Amino acid sequence: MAQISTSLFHRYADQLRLEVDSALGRSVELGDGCPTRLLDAIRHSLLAPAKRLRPLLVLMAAEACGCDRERAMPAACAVELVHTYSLVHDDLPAMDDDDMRRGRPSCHAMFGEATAILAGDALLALAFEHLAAGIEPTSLAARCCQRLAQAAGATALVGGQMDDLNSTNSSAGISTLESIHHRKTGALIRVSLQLGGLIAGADTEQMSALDAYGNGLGIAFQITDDLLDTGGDPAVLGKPVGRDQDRGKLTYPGLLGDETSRQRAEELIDQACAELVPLGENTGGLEALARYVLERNR
Ligand code: GRG
Repeated sequence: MAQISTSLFHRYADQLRLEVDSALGRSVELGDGCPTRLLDAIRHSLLAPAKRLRPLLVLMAAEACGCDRERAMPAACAVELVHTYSLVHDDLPAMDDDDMRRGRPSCHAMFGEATAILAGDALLALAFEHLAAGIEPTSLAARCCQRLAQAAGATALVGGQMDDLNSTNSSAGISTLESIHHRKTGALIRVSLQLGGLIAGADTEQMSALDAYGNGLGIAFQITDDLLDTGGDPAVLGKPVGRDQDRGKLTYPGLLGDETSRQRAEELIDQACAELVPLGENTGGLEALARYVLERNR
């Protein structure tokens, strides 16, 4: 596998983020019929500064499997639209009740609860419109829509969120925690890689490699998210820290301690990178992205 240096990775990732941000901007040039306040709420949440991890995974997976990344851009936008909807709804008073997100007031704090619910609904619908219209041929678009719907649905993102809400102050252990995050955080990460692979025409072995990489990456990403909530800088994160503990949430540091959690994340990332071997030479971006997940401060 060809490795790339940290500085080359950051230049590559910054370039992809620029392309994604500009495509996302175009995706919300909505026509007549969208009330100004709703459009403002959608743009406020979607176009706020963010890591764009999931779109980067779509584009890097597509490139690793030999496809021009432009072809995968509608899928990159679709996963970010779904992710942003989930953040908007997660921040609502009925869920985590957070007032800050991506360094800005959260959608409901800025526009009110009803508008935030509707902005989330619109983002979710737009994701599927964008994917169905942007991927060719239509049979491939349908497969992509089906995979994304499954990842966003009751047995994955929504189901994981439900179990997470119900796990507050529970005495559940590591297997419950992993099951929650496999769905709540991992499903969107895995489907991002799958969409990139599908659009590139990846074979079964390549798809399995992407899935195995995504499994480890998803859990490691969640562990670092939990660690940032105990030791991160709110100014860099763009949201307050210590909220998991305040709410009695089930977390990795809470169950395993900080040191063991960090070791577990490192092991998962080593394993995830080893899974990339069947993809061949062009996996430097995915490997560096996995290492970045361990070192990230936001
Ligand atoms: C409301 C159906 C529904 C699901 C919500 C997204 C989510 C599920 C909960 C958010 C809570 C949380 C901290 C989850 C951990 C992982 C995660 C999704 C972090 C936020 O994603 P980042 O770090 O954020 O990629 P940016 O802003 O960079 O996109």
